[in-house]
Amino acid sequence: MKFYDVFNGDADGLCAMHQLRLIEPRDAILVTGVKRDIALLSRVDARKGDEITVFDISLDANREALARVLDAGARVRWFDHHHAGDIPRRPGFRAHIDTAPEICTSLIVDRFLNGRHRAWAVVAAFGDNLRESAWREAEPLELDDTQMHTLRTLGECLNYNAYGESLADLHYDPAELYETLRRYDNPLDFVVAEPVFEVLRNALSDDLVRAAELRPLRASDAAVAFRLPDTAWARRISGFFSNQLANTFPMRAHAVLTERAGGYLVSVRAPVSVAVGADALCRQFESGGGRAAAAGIQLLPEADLGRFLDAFERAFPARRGPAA
Ligand SMILES: [Mn+2]
Repeated sequence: MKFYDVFNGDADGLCAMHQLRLIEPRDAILVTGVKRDIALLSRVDARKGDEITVFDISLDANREALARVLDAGARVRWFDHHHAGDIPRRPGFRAHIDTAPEICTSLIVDRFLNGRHRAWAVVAAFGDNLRESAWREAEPLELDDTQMHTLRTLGECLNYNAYGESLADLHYDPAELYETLRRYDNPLDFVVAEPVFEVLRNALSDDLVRAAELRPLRASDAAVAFRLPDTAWARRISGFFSNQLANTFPMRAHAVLTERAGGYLVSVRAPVSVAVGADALCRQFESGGGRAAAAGIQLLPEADLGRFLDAFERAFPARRGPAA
């Protein structure tokens, strides 16, 4: 019998698994990858009696693999907040899924554990850019502003580390990162004792300096689009850059288009103030999908760039007309 822990390589996936494993330690085979690598369960070759725990990846995106491992006789527990579709009712399968917009997987695990390792859930909520949830959940911990700032920065750094086309783009393989942080009950001890935090914080700030030099591809008072080059630094910073734009300009929608072979990887954020419309826009394109507040297109062909920018501006129209 084997144990598998299957987790999204971002802050939320890492912290969700870490919270559970602090309470239920087990030496499991780790299955993870870059943040956008979500078809993770297909990598598990399960046998009868195996136990698989999944954190922070969509059930719907792994539906066939789930059926296959259950057919093989494995038992599966699933913690997640992404779109799930129909949740199967089968022996050996337990789902802890909540797709409410203010919830992340680490908060689901936190509820499951009655808040036993809340500080890690707060880190993850900041990582998933759920600032209000992070502050609310942190209340009983009575942390001071400096400690809260550290948890927030750690969440942002762990989340930043997961962005890339492949593991080669990342500073740390998420599985290695977990081996380091699993020794710490408290994230505030982790940041002091391990160089990881400083390394990631410096790398994030270097990448951000480069992104700050970019000029928008298209801009109105309601919608701004940026193009990022096909380089490792751009792939790493795209998520943090998008979150930063969204937080700084809550009335605007943002699109970040990262060049890749054949076209662009597109990430769209609806305005934080009215967080709807991103999914409807992206679904107009073949490989598009996501949530109302945040959606994306896996590959926007170069030839569709103009069509996308026009659709983006129509989806989030300018409040005042062009200057006369
Ligand atoms: Mn998440």
